[in-house]
Amino acid sequence: MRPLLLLLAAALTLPAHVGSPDVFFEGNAGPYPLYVTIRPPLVIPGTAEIEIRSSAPDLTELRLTPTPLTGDGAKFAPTPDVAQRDPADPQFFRGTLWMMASGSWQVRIAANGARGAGKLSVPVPAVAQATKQMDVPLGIILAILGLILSAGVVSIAGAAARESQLEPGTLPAPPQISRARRTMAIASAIVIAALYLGNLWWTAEARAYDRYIFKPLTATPTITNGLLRIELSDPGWLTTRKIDDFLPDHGHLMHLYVVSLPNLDRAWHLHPGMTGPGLFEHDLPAMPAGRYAFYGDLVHENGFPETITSEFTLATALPGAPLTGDDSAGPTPAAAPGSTTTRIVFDRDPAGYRARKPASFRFRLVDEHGAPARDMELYMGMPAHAAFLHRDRSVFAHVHPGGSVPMASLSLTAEAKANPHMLHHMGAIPPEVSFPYGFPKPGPYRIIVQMKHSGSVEMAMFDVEVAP
Ligand SMILES: [Cu+2]
Repeated sequence: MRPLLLLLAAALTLPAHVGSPDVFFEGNAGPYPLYVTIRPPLVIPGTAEIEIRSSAPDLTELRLTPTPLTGDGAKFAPTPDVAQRDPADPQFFRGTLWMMASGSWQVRIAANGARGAGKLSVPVPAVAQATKQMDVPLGIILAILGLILSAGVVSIAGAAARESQLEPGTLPAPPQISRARRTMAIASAIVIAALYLGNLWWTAEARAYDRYIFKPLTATPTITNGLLRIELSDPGWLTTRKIDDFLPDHGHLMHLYVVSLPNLDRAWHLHPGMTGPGLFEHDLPAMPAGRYAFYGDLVHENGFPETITSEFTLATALPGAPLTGDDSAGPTPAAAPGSTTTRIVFDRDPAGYRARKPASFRFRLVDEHGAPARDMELYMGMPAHAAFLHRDRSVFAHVHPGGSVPMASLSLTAEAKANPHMLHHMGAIPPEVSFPYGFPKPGPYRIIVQMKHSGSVEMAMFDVEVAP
């Protein structure tokens, strides 16, 4: 009977980042800068909740349309929904959209206002996230009601056999009583058979739905002579997934964050290369003995992002290969708080941070005099990179100043295809950045921030306690 108590809800496994399903994005729809939050549905089909804040007061209307990110579906958009403008806060808009199938989707936003029209598309991976046990008290109430109903069916059948043909006031005789017993036995058998078959049917349905629940690719690490090999395998999800169809994201197929356990006090940002289908390899840099967790970001050909994660242990310290290319490690001594050289400063929101509340995380690089750094460079095409990690490691999100959407997914939107420049940072690189992000749940988090100047990458770590 246990499968009868299965209901769909709650988030357990998620693509694109780990434990952080919501999409946060900052971009321009024509002349209107928007901060977009998309909360994908937990079950498919289901509705995504969309919240958009405009920093332009002259934006009057937003229309929202969901379409697949790639393929023919991307060309034929359904009729758009108009987002509701908050009467008390005219720069805040809300909408809901149906996501009818799992996969790589986008929300197309058409803006209208005093300065004309503009468009923006935000990629969003939509997957069935979990099934969950029914709430116990509700299960008990339904089980009791079910038993009363079953007993009622049997007793009605018995009463019909025993008394339905008697005159009012007459007592049933032994033949009617024994006929009633036979009828009740048959009715019980039918009720039990119906419950049994119903349970089989429900179990089969639950199992069929289970196949749609997102299961990330599994990663098996092995280390030989300092060479890290990560082998991917598909635990079985929808049939369409490949393990060798990855798109480069700021020049790399995989962005791998390695963090030391249990304190997350050292981190490495590495870029393993694909040496075979589903096989990634990288010569590890110098690392002390200990336990490590890693998170590797990948983007499939259709723009669907996912993050693989696992752990490995080094029995002895690795002499390691020197860091090359875009690889980096930290925290860099220079970026430590109180340092008298160049460092990253976190301008915390004095009001603190709350779970599920979109926020802007501001960081700046300052020189030894505390003045804004004047030698900024792009690090892998971005003014900065950040990783948000829950201390219990149930949440990992790799975010850029544009948001939590990987650039490789963004590059598939119609706007990016029409104007590839929107993917590249133009003009002077600011020593000050802001990341749009919202923590999925309360608790202690560590934020790993990286910024580059004069050829060196600074990495700093900051702790945040997130309120419910
Ligand atoms: Cu990055």
